[in-house]
Amino acid sequence: MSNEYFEQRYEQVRARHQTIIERKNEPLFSEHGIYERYTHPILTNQHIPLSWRYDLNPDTNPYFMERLGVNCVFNPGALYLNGKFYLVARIEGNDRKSFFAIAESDNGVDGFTFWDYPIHLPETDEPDVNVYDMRLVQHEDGYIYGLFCTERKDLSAPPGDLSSAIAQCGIVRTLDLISWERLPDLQTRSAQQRNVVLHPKFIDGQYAFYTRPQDGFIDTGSGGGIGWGLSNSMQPAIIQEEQIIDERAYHTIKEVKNGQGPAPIATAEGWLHIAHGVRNTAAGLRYVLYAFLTELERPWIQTHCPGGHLLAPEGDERIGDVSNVVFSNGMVATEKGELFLYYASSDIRCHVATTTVDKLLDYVKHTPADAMRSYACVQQRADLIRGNMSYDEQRRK
Ligand code: M1P
Repeated sequence: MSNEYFEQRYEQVRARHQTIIERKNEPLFSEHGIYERYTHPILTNQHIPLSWRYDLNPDTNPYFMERLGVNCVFNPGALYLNGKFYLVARIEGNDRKSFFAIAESDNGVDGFTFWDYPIHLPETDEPDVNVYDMRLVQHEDGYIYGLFCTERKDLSAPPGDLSSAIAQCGIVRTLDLISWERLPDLQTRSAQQRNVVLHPKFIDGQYAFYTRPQDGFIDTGSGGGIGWGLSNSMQPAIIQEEQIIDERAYHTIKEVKNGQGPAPIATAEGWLHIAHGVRNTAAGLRYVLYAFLTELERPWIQTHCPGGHLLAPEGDERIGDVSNVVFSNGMVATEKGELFLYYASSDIRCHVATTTVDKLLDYVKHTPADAMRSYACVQQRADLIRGNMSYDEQRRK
């Protein structure tokens, strides 16, 4: 095989990659007016640097073939630091193992480029088999924490069962996003934990966590709901008691399970939360995002919870490795009150939706709560219509 073949393919692949990473993102018209989606995903497997996937030496890779493919890039944690937007994305290799890598952008909606290397996440004495879905939190203790799901094989599973796993919350911290210190995994009384999020402030002098206790790896069993617990240390973090602060409920968007998304954002009116809710359908699970507000001083007490979803899979977002899923574990608010909601669709690609803190507060405070029964939902809608009719009458007078 001549070098010419290698050079030609290299140039083709390089040019395509350049087009993808330089692609501008434009906001799309928003009919609901709550946030804007964008024309393109912000990160996909096509954004991954070529040096992570190909052997770039024609002597050892004469056909210029991918040696270590990347299947997907999704569920990014997010941080806004010194005017830059950082995402810690979940990269899944073709071998199904996930790892983390940082991509940065100046404007938060396009131009995300990966740093030279993925994060070399330290292990504990009990190595993780898979790690994913990091929530980045700048804590008032001075550290940036990354809480993520660590998954290991369930050694008590019967022989032949190679799917049962145990999910727990792994913890790392950093001061610069470059060196990461691994802390012991979070300890709780629950058999499994996923979607654990550190609250950015001390509460009663303790570290505070949103949790998601569950009995099984996939099924929440008797568990589920968004939990809340305190620990007086991070070395190790131990939660003795968890209380459920946002329960699952029959015939809602969070009937099967739910989980806190990113760390909540402080506003003058309370903490703004994004979470995911899951229900079952004949076509499998459907994941959507919803929002709620908690008290400023007591961030475990809900004050407002709009009914239904804030963001559900739409168009191409519906299709992927796990279809009909949107999932968010990253959100940032800038000093100007702009809000960037990072989410992934169908477990393969990352997107951004933008709004403002004021708009999202308005949404959370003024969208009616779930009325829980069809009859009551019609009453709710009739109230809206009646209000509009009388407003219209007054205007015409
Ligand atoms: O496949 C959808 C999502 O499933 C899990 O979320 P949850 O724990 O709420 O079921 C996570 O594995 C997440 O990464 C994934 O996007």
